Amino acid sequence: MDFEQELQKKTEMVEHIIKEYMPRDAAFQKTVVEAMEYTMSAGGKRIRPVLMMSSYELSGGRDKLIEPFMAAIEMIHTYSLIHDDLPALDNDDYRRGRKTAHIVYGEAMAILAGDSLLNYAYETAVKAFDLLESKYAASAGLPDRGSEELRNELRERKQVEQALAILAAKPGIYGMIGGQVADVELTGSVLNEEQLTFIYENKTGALIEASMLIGGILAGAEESAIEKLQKVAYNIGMAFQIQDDILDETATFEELGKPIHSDEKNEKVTYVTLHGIDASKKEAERLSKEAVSLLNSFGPDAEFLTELTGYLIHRKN
Ligand code: GRG
Repeated sequence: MDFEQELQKKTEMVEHIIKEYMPRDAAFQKTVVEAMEYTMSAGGKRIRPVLMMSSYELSGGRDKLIEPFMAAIEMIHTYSLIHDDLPALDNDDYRRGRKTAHIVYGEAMAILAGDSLLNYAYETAVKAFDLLESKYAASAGLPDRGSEELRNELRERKQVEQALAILAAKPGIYGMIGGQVADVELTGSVLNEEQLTFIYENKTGALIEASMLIGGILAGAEESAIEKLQKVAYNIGMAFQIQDDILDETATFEELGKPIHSDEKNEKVTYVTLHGIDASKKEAERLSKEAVSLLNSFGPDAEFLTELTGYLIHRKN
């Protein structure tokens, strides 16, 4: 299977998993459930769950335990997009090729849909404990239950707890929201390199790091491998955001499914406005090479992630 086919297969798996975990029941909260579904089902590249699944597989994970976390990270990402598009923030009318949630459902319902996706992400991720319960149910009550199996269950529980802690911290004030706060407050002023790096590391990098870290942790990767995954994710996150800045200048509305030149409209200083397109392409390339050289140390199993890294900085949407 070539890279494009494998990416398509993985993206389809993500779509299937998201469908499985989205809420179904609704009474008087029906509208908000519809608004959640509206933006979640609009597509999107599903990069974060794909990165999570790939770093899980690279670290030897072969279980369904990763699935609720894959759905959860996409819910958190989608909540951030819904809120980012609100009139109080970027005030955008299109996202993922559709009218934004606040245009279709009104501002109040879009705020609530974002909140609900954030909350539902954690309701979803904790379902990993149910999966563990079923996995060990058959032997749980047996008097002669082996001590090795008991140790495995405890180890896996600990891994889920660690993954939940990452899922809680990275979207928060020391992660994505922290970056967004700096972005909002510094909009309109001339940013220095330190401020721009802080915004990119957090606003964009934090969820990408969360994705790859959770993959490694749930697969039981060793500390040194987890540290390496974090560095890979850091470089991918920075390169991904610089490519996002480049596309805002060079792509079309049809390619992006959202307005172009939105950074200019919102008076945002970006890597591109500071350094120009050519230097931005070079920096994205440098960061991606850094990620690839770290990935090479994982051996041939890292081939998909290596190709994905290249694909992300040459993407057209
Ligand atoms: C809490 C009020 C409140 C707002 C949160 C944190 C935040 C708002 C917004 C950050 C969202 C944002 C625009 C981050 C930049 C990262 C980025 C490039 C997002 C686009 O991600 P893609 O390209 O999008 O993966 P798709 O649609 O493909 O999923």
